[in-house]
Amino acid sequence: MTTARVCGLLLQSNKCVPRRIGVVSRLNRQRSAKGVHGLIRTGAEIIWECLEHLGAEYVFGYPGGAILPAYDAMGNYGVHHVLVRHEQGATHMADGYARASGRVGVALATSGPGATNMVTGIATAMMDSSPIVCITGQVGSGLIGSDAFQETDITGITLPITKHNYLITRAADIAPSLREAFQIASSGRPGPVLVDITKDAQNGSCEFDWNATEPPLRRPERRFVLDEARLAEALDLINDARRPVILAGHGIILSGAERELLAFAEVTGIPVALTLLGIGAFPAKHRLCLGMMGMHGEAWVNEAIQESDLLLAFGMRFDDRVTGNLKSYARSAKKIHVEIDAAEINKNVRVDVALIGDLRNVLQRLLPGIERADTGEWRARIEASKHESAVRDIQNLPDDGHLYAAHVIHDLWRETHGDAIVVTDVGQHQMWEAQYYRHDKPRTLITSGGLGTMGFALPAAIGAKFARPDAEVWVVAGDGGFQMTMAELATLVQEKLEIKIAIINNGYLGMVRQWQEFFYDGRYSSTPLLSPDFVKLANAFGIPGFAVNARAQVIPALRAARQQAGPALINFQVEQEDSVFPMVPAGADLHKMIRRPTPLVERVSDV
Ligand SMILES: Cc1cc2nc3c(=O)[nH]c(=O)nc-3n(C[C@H](O)[C@H](O)[C@H](O)COP(=O)(O)OP(=O)(O)OC[C@H]3O[C@@H](n4cnc5c(N)ncnc54)[C@H](O)[C@@H]3O)c2cc1C
Ligand SMILES: Cc1ncc(C[n+]2csc(CCOP(=O)(O)OP(=O)(O)O)c2C)c(N)n1
Ligand SMILES: [Mg+2]
Repeated sequence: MTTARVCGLLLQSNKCVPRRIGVVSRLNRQRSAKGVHGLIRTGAEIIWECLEHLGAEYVFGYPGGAILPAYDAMGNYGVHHVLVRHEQGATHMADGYARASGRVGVALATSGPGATNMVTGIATAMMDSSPIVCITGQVGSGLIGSDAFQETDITGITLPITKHNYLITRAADIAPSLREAFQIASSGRPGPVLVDITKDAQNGSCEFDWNATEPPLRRPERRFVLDEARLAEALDLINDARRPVILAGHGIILSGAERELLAFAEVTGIPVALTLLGIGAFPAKHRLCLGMMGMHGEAWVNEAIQESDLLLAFGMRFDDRVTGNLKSYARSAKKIHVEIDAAEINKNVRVDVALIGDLRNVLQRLLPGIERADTGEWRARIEASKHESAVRDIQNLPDDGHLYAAHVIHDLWRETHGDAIVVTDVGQHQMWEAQYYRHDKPRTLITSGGLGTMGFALPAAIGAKFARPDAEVWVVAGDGGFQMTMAELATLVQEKLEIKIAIINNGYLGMVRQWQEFFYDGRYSSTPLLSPDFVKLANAFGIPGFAVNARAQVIPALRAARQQAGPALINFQVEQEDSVFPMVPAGADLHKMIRRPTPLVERVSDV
């Protein structure tokens, strides 16, 4: 997938790591003895000791036979283990933790079904460049290849969906590999790393000295030398442009380049469009913020992109949901791509100047050379098209008895003052969240973009709450996706987490229903959806629940939920057959968007 992503390493070298006597973080480890050079530890103990050293505060996991030695050793260590209800949940929790904090999230599972249950979460993290480390138990090394009980080739299975993976068969290889796994997960373009550890490696012993456990491969982070000529070329294009647009992506947030982006936009006066995963990288309230681009982006944003003479792609990968038809995509625009992963350059869109490197560094290099420009005319033109394409907003309309998801999201934004971390699931509600909740800060919208994994929201929110315990965390999920991982309500309660849940219940797998309405003559094959009574379900877990089916009830219910000291769930029974507008049909030209057909929302006078 990318140059940096090499997988499938079997560590069975006989070389020992250099040993010195090290300091251990706890002295009460009874089973450890002192060897000639260092302290003797079991492989299982080394796992936890390394996690402590690596700063892992939480591990999201589920036990089983092949990982039992690790679970047995766990009690002596200071890492907080969160017992999940399904291993997919563990990976999304690790992912949510990583996205909310910028640190590596850790998930733990047994071999076989435990490991395969992690696959969806690993692929989700891979597609969105999220740094997680998944540790799995494996059958004893002597049994590998014998179809032993709960044996599965998880390194083989995850080869294409991990940035790197390991099969560890000796206790002595655990520490250097875990250390390297963290480094690989979090450096360059982040991503998931899987470390599969056989049961005999966990039971085996060796001398352990953290200070001596340097990663064996010693892969220093690649240093990118920015070509001066390329920088100069980019600066010329930037300073000469008349109709430029910045395309700000997830890379801004991953790089921590929000301040540099702000400075860049303010000096140049260039308006900023955001990808779904870039939301929060630039304040929604800023005068230069255009909003989201792409399939369900704002019409004026897509029109501006199509009319622009320069696109500055900052840490975004020209996903097909963003470009529409590549043949007609921004044809008159020169393109500059700032990207850390060289494999992304010219992958989907051919660019004129590529600056390979960390965005923050590249922007810092560009900033002294950019000139203050008057983009007033260009911005006025966009503003005018904004007005014409008017308004898909429905939140300002009088209450006509219908409850639209947009009402709910808009009111949630108002009631939380735009300060909550919102973790969405996948579907229509996800797009409405992106359109109607205005995020001003990075890492406040957590959503599965590339894989579009239903079931992501609840577990990812649990991870996010661990990462940001002081933040107000909201789940916004559809009735379909919520049912995929709702077992994690038990995890939420067990961990006493104050997470609020808004179910946008339209009685359908709404996004698929919308495609059936638009492209399959309204044949709703298998999209009407039966759900449990979500309020009663919440109550069964000891969570207070509220039911809302009219606009007037939205704010009172939000207030009641926010007043609860612990978790709360609101079931919003919304308009069943509403659709997300605008929409660029898959593969269509970006500016040819399907607009909301009813005058209900298209009259400027309504706003
Ligand atoms: C139902 C649905 C509808 C969707 N509709 C839309 C839509 O309308 N609009 C939309 O935008 N998206 C939409 N998406 C999401 C879309 O599929 C992609 O996930 C999203 O566009 C990717 O955004 P991105 O390129 O910014 O982030 P990523 O895919 O995470 O890519 C980030 C890029 O930044 C680079 N990078 C990482 N770190 C650095 C660094 N330090 N320095 C420089 N570069 C770095 C990476 O190498 C990568 O190329 C939708 C998803 C779903 C599920
Ligand atoms: C695991 C998984 N299975 C299937 C899909 C395809 N899919 C995308 S959106 C969607 C419907 C989601 O329905 P719901 O959770 O009720 O949200 P809504 O669209 O109604 O807001 C489906 C089935 C998916 N993205 N993920
Ligand atoms: Mg639904």
